[in-house]
Amino acid sequence: MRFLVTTLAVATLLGGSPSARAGFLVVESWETPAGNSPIFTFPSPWVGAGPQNGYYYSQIIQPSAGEFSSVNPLPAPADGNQHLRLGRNYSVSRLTGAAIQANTDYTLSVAIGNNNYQNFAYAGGTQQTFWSIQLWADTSGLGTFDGSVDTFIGQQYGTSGTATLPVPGNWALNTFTFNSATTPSLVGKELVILLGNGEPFFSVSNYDNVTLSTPDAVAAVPLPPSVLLLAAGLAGLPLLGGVRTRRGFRVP
Ligand SMILES: [Ca+2]
Ligand SMILES: [Ca+2]
Repeated sequence: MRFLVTTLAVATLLGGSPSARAGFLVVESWETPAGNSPIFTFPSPWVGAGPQNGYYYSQIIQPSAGEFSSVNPLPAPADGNQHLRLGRNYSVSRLTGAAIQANTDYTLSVAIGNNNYQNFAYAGGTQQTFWSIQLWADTSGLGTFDGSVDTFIGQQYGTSGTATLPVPGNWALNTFTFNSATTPSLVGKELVILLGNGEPFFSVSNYDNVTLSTPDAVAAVPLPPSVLLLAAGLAGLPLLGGVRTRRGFRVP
């Protein structure tokens, strides 16, 4: 507890906003807007891109009974009763509002689903192995995601040997972590999340429980101003030194 209060107090003294820079930066379970009919308009600031002309439309959907081992709620690591389904050659992306900080880990975590009715063998994998979860940086200076004009950071994807593929009817968590110390030139740029189905012909992919987080989650719990003032008064300079030491541990 002392460590938590200390971290918050120092962040406040330095003018930072703990909730804006730490913990969960993005959380999306696709539960709103809610509806029994497929939803083709993604919640702001998510933006869809690609053709909506395939057999599988890209949409927010409440799957029917039998599509997964349970559908209301969906089995963990999915949650709720809605998820994102992407058809061939379609992606959704969003800016995160998070400027990349120096020497910081950012972890994109997404539950990937394997629909019971759509998992047959196809194109060297199964129909549902063409998903990709990606981080980009908005380096174009336009304040929007502009594809190749911006900077691709990295991804995890279904045909990678390191992916965790769910068995039919279930979901599996997949992650991609970016350590900004590897690319100092991106410090200050805004992170972008992209979820995509890169297969051009006949596939579908399922996403839920999207989070972008930093390891500073301990500082995301707000405390009353009176507690912060008390902590600041008790803390003093030795605690500032403690924060420097803690940050030092994160530098590879
Ligand atoms: Ca959900
Ligand atoms: Ca951009």
